[in-house]
Amino acid sequence: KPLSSQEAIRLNQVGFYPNASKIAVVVGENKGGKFFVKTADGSKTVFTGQLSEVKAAELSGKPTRVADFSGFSGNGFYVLEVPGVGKSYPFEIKSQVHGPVAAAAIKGFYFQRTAIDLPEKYAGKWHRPAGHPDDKVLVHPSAASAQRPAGTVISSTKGWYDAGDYNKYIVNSGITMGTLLSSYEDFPKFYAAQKLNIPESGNTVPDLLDEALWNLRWMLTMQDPNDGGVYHKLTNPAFDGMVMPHEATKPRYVVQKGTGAALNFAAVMAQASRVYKNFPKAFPGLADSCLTAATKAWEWAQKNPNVAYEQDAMNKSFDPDVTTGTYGDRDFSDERLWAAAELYTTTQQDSYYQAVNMLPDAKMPLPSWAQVRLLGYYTLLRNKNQKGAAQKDLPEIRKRLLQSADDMVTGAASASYRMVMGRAKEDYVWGSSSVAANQGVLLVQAYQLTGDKKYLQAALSNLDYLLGRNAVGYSFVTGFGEKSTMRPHHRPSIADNVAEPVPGLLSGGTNGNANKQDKCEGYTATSPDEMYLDADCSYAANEIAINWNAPLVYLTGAMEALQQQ
Ligand code: 9MR
Repeated sequence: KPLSSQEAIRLNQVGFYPNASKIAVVVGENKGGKFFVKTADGSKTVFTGQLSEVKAAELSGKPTRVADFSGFSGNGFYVLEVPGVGKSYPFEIKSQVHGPVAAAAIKGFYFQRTAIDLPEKYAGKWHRPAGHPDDKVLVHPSAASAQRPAGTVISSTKGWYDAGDYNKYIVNSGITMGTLLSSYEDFPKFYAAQKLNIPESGNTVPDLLDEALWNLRWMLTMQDPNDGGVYHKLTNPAFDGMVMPHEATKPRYVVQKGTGAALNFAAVMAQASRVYKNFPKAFPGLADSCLTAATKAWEWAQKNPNVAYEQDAMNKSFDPDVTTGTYGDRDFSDERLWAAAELYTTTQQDSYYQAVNMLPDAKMPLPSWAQVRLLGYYTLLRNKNQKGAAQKDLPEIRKRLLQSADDMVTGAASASYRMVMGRAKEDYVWGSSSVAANQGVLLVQAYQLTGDKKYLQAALSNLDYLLGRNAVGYSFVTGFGEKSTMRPHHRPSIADNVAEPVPGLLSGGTNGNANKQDKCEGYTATSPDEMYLDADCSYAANEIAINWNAPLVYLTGAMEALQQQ
């Protein structure tokens, strides 16, 4: 089926900052050198430009041309017109153009809350009854201890649903909370002013931190007070059907403790202690409780340095079998590094820093749920004035981070889509949208260190990617853009009888192996950057998840906070 002109002209469907770069990519073989920016009603041409030469897209080989209208900065609603192709979706140029998507990305976490009604007042047409109170959760035999034998009932309430499923996983809460708390630590003024219309919006605390607290409170309950160990996850034995949360009432378990859970927990609690310490009146005692919890989990992990969560092995020994998400990392060196960096920064004790090798090799692996080294580096660089053991390594960490950022910038300038995302086909993995967002976060860190705007511009190119300038022409953020994800693998969005999906959620997006992984019918792509299907069965390309929304929060918030600079 031939593409409509709107589908053929790929651009950020939300819009552009007046003084930022503005790029559209036109796919197809059409010739013709000029393009026009017109007022949205088509009546007036406000800018005329020249399309670039045709270039084959790196992965698909499809012909692309670039329309660069960065030279135009007038506020308003516009369309791009390409002779021989037609008109684009309408878009807006104004300052704070990403303010609504930045807010919605955090509000997306509110919609993931367990154990509380979402009334219409806050949730609009997506209001729903509370699901999963989790006040009576069973200790799974894999997690049994002398003090808490199998079948012990504990309360482990609150928290967010991880994704399109209804379980709560400590490992994935780690990177999610770390990224959200870092958003606040990097841009406190921006978040102090932001209003999200959540139940706590009236209090004295930034809404972002109120929202994050919902999950922090749950995480605290996942620590066994008897030994400091942390359960890997709170889960049903098997995934629920596509039903509303309150209709999913099967028994829930906490399963085996593990090193990954303990270290993710320690890192988050140490960082949270630092952040919530600024709000002693609102949350008396919270910062101290977090730090105590962090040190206990750290100590457990020191005594148990290599306890992986091996679900298959667990199922051979214990009943009931558990078949939900594994988050089965086996290498804890990066988690240990991150936890040490957070504990060192919060306590100012060199012993934490010295407990790990902070520079195990020269790699700067992009953050993901299984790889959190850079979260530690970001924290060390953010607190670069702290006197202590880190001082000797900071120049090297800074150099490596800037080297990564420079590689990204260089690649973006020559890419057919003029973006950082997709320089290698490996970027298109399960949850690739978070790859784009996390590249953006790294670039913002580089900007914070140097003040060099080329990093901001490169970060923005990846936000443009997420909002429509990509090889499938979708905005991957629900509720934003004329052609955005409509049928995410997200149980409430599918079961609620509301046509529009819950807004502000980031689809995992294009995934080169999605067709083989979820075997959903309808994939037509032949190249990895095009492997996307907006269907609820496509859980490998169209699920949503908290660890993907978090870097979207960071990137959109950073762009809003920094756009005037
Ligand atoms: O994000 C995870 C991705 O990196 C893995 O490849 C995938 C398969 O193991 O699992 C993803 O995580 C899912 C988790 O296991 C359960 N909740 C939904 C998550 C997003 O799909």
